[in-house]
Amino acid sequence: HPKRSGPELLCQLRDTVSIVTLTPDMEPFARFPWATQLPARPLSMEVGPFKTCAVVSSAGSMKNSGLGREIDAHDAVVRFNAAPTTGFEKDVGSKTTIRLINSQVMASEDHRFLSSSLYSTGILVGWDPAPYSSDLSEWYNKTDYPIFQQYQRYRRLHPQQPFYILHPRVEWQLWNRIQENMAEPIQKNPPSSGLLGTVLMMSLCEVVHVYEFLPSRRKTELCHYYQRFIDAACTLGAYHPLLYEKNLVKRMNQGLNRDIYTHGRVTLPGYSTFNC
Ligand code: NCC
Repeated sequence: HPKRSGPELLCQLRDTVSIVTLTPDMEPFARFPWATQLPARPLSMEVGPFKTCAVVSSAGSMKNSGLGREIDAHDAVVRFNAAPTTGFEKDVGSKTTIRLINSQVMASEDHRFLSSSLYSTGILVGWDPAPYSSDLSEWYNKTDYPIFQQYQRYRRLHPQQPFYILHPRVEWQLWNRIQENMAEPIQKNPPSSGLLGTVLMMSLCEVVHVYEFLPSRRKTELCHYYQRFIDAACTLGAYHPLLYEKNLVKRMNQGLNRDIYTHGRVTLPGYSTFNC
């Protein structure tokens, strides 16, 4: 139903997308000795609730935003993949509560996931683009990147840092919501880390501010605020259904359009704050 209103979309999202992380009791993991490395309890029971949360996209338009102070004033801040704060504090802040990382980052040599201090602050949440509607065993044998191998290595090196893995069901529940609210068929790839992180925070926070997911007047073809790489597909999407994700977020925004234009800021209500 492409014409669903903002409040209807919010209710639908809350009713049908639940944030679940892997725990040691889940099959097939329960059968593996390393399952004890997984957090004993799901993220939702260990983290939050928070009053205010900031989701910081990695878009090039974060550059020269001067949003750092505003972002750090939130109770929790989410960042993505290899996005740094050091050297960019003025624009993106320095607080990192949760870092959501895709399995490509976890596995690629370039990102030095196991050794770089970039990943050592905050709670890590890893995810992997799983086959559509696959169950955990199917996914385990067919991950996009070797997420479990890297997870085990990282946990051995940094046993004190909380590190969760998102249940792949979350990706596809969210993908289904995007598809059924669009008038045309969308590519069957999971949503971007940005939308996953946004929904994760809606489940943990009373108010969620998302920065530069919907581009401000600073909109640029610069892919990331931290790299000199130009590609408009970073903002519009290629693999991820990013344009459709943004359409959905625009419809759910409860802030002013002016805030998007000036600050790249969207305001979304937390799951605990609205009635359906
Ligand atoms: O680029 P990426 O995303 O790490 O960005 C994090 C989230 O910020 C939002 N974004 C980013 C750039 C931009 N110009 N506009 C935006 O709106 C998106 O919501 C994005 O999800 C990912 O989603 O995990 C992604 O990861 C990268 C890449 O794997 C990592 O950056 C590590 O290098 C993907 N790029 C490639 O595979 C080449 C990207 O497609 C998605």
